[in-house]
Amino acid sequence: MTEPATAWTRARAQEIHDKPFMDLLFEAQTVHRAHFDPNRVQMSKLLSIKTGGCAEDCAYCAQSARNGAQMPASKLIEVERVIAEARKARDEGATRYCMGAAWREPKDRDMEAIVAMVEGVRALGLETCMTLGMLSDGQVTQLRSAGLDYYNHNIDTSERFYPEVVTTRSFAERIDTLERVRAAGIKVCSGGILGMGEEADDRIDMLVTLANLVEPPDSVPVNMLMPQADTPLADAEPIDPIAFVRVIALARIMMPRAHVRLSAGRSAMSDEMQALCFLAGANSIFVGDRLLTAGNPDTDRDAQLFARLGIRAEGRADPADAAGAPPCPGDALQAAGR
Ligand code: SAM
Ligand code: DTB
Ligand code: SF4
Repeated sequence: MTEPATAWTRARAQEIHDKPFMDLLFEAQTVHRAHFDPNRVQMSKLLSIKTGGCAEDCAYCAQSARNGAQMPASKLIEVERVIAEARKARDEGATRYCMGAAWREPKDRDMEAIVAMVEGVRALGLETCMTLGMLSDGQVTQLRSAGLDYYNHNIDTSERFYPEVVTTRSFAERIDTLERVRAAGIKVCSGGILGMGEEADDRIDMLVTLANLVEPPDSVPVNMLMPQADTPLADAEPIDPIAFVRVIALARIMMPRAHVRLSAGRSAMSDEMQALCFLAGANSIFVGDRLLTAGNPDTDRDAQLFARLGIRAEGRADPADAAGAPPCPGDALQAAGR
């Protein structure tokens, strides 16, 4: 029998977070090396399968119908289109395909298409992830039976700060969905957004909540707010990059086995800031020039960044070890010494 993990206390997490930066990074890198290859980064690709017109009022989100942003509401896109896009992503090196819908929760009538998307994307040999909002028990079971690998559902911030960001659902509802997804045997992806005007204490509390779930998440996306025009957070003060890296390091130390994903906001980060995030233990990114609706660095810029840092994509055959491995844009750049 495995020993139950000791719960993280706020005091212990704070002590680590506040260490001198070099000590914090050294500890995070040491934990990282004990669990992962430090020179490999996992690549996920996102697709918005239903965009805009969302009933929730998340203050950061351009897809909320309640915010001022005028993003037109689309219908759920066709299954064939999702599978065609997933095939392209796989050929570009992604190993996980994440499909997101601007919903408070799916309608039962949408589940047939959602299940077909999961099955079709899995059949391509990709890991599947869905983010659809809250789920009923029946919907969780349908997703599990379809073979869904991960469900993304972010807690976004601390319980204290949450009502400043979202009022149409509670922090407790978020946790409840996460626990039910986990209980059904689907892997959990949950993290948050930094730079919404929260304090360092809120960032630490968010990680304490995640690390103390019945089981910590398998993936922890850490997003840097991408300010969206006409939303309440359009003019939010950007977060200090060093404060951001501290949170990545703390996430790595508190959840040593999780993939910590450097998520939204990379297009506003320098290569040097991203390198610090990888040093602090981030080991996953979203690839491709679009997230759900917002921009992301293009494939060439990421290939050059990986080449500069000697980072290779996780889950891909390494041409140095295996003949006949599929081509990868990063490999070509590395071979050219760029
Ligand atoms: N509607 C579903 C939900 O909220 O769970 C799924 C889609 S939602 C867009 C997924 C996540 O994207 C949010 O939980 C939030 O953490 C992140 N996100 C949305 N807009 C963002 C922004 N402007 N900057 C950074 N992260 C953002
Ligand atoms: C997550 O934490 N970040 C991704 C994914 N999970 C679904 C979404 C980022 C969205 C950024 C804004 C947009 O593209 O609309
Ligand atoms: Fe809707 Fe998700 Fe955007 Fe919130 S984050 S408004 S739930 S799409």
